[in-house]
Amino acid sequence: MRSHNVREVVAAGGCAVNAWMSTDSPYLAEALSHAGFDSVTVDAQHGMFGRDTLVHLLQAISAGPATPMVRPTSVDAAEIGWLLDAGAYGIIAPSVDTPDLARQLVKACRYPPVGHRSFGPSRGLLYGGTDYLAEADHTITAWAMIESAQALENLSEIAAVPGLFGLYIGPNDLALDLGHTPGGRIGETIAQHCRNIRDAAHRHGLAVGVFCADGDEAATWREAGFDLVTPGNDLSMMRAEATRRIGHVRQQSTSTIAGSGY
Ligand code: 3PY
Ligand code: MG
Repeated sequence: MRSHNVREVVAAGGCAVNAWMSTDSPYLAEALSHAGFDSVTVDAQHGMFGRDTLVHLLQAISAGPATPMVRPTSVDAAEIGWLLDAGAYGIIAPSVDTPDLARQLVKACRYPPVGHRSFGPSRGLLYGGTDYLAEADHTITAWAMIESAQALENLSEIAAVPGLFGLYIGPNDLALDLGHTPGGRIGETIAQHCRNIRDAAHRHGLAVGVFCADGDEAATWREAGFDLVTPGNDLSMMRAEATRRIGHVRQQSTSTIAGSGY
C-alpha cells in the first residue's frame, strides 16, 4: 500500500496540514493535492455533492501526493466500508460521543477478526496496490470527532478504545452544543476544551487534530502541539482570498474577513 503521509508526519513528531473539500470539483481536489497539504479530506457530511462525485474527488486527490481521507455522515459500517473501498486512507467520523460509537468506528475500518469490514476493496486495491488486504488495517487511520458535551464527558473512555488513530475536534458543533455561537475563530472556553482533548489524546498515545477557521488559527494549534490541523475548507479559502483581492483592488481594509472555516 502507498504510505500514509499523516502517519509519517505524526511518527516524525510533526504536524500534518490537512485540506478539507466541501465542493464538487475534482479539478480543485487535484489542485489541493498538489498544493503541499499532507492530506485532503473529502467531507461527505456537509459537502455539497453525492456518492459518484465523491469517487471522482478521491480519484483527483490520487493524482497528487496528498493522502485521501473522508468524513462520513456517521459511524455506519456500510457507509464507511464503501468509502474505504473507494480509496479513503483515513476516516474522520463525526459525533463520536460514546466509547461504543468509537468501537463501532474501529470495527467498520478493520477486517475480521478485529472488525467486520466486508471484503471487496474495489478502487482501494487499485490505488493501494496488491498488498492492500495485508496492509489496510495498519495503514487506514480512524479518527473520532469530539464535538459535543457528551463526548467531553466520555473523553477518557473514548480515547482508550483500541484501534483509534486520533481524536479530531469539531469546534463549531462543540461550541453549539455548549451554548456558544459557532463560526469564526475558536473562543477561549472551547480552546480550553481543545487543550484538554489534546492532553487526553496524547495520554492514550493518540494523535489530535482540529478544524480551524483559517491558516493563522491552524498555526496557533500547531504550536500548541497538535498533530494535524485543517486551515478551513476549500470554499472558505476561496472566499477569503477573493475578498482579500477585491479589497486590495478597491483599496479597502480586509482586516474584517475572519471566516468560519466553512
Ligand atoms: C465542526 O467544527 O463542528 C466540524 O465538524 C468541523 O469540520
Ligand atoms: Mg461538526
